[in-house]
Amino acid sequence: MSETHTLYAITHSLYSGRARSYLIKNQIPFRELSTGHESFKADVLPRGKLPTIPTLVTPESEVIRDGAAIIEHFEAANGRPCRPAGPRQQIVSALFDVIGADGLLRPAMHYRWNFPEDNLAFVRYHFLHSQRDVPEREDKTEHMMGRMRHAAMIFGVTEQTQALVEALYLEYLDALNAHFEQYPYLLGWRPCIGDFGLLAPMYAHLGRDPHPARLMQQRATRVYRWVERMNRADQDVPEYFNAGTDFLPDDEVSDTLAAVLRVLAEDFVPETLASAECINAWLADTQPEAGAPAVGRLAQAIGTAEFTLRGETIKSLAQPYRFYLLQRVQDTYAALAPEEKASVDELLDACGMSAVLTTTLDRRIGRGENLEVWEA
Ligand SMILES: N[C@@H](CCC(=O)N[C@@H](CS)C(=O)NCC(=O)O)C(=O)O
Repeated sequence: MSETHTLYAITHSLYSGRARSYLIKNQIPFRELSTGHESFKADVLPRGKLPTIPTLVTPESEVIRDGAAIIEHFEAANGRPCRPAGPRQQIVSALFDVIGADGLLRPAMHYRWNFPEDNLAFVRYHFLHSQRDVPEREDKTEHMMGRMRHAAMIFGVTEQTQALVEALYLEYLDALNAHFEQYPYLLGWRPCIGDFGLLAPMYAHLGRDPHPARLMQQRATRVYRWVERMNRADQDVPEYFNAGTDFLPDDEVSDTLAAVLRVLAEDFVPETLASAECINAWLADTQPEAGAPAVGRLAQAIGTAEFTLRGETIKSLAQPYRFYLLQRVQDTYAALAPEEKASVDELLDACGMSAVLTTTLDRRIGRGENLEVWEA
């Protein structure tokens, strides 16, 4: 039997970048296929349940849909190589995973879709070539791109909020660049789960589409290098002298990384609070059965979270997935000893992130047959 995994993914897809990087960094052999291959519809989709990428097929023909589930599959099997041992580092790693998977969609969509002169031909190439060369391919490409073109608006970018979205992104980019002056990865000398999550928006959209990639290269070279580094199997740290090999000792979270979290908290926290309120109202209203899918795709929106930031009102799609991942942060915290909790509290307080430990949905989200589902 072949030991090679098949990753259904595509270069310009946000969530694909997270799983791909994990496979590369952990030296797991794989080949990548687009969903345009016959095998996807015929063999994979019935078991993956939703046509989303990334979806993995293992050498044993197991189908795993969802980037977090793909990573969890290998983490569980291999002694959790990407989870640090200390409580502060574990919480920060899991938190960056949420922020990357759901907290930076606004800048990611803005910098992809609102600069068509720079980006459109490049992006169209990828949508077109994810499909076979059949006559209806051009029309389908227009349809897919038409659907995504509204994505920036759906996540809250309007004429009114655009300057704010850009200001927040640049402050974050500068803080992250300053962090990578000290270390090549978030928690030191090797990547943690949070690095992979954060890479999702930072690779396909913000680090690769022409307009934001140039911005990143010119303004935040260290961040650009991290994006490259995350797509290489080796440690890739020639510019760091006296590099170590592990996470930082003594459960340290560097001041430079805390500074990044402080910037990110400014919209991540109010958006999380507003999204929880919105989804909880929907839960009370809808009372989904236990086991019902909790996957809010763009087509099946639950509702809009509304919050105010620096005097602007932002309206953004509320997604259960944020809370599915946030449960991991909260479950990790719940299992800590009192003195460990105190140490995490101190860190998150200082970053303005305390609310991530207490903001919950009224129903938990579990997983069954490749879908996130509402628990009882
Ligand atoms: N929670 C999933 C989300 C995957 C996802 O939404 N992927 C996008 C591409 S980046 C997709 O396949 N969209 C197609 C669709 O929703 O029909 C994950 O993290 O893997």
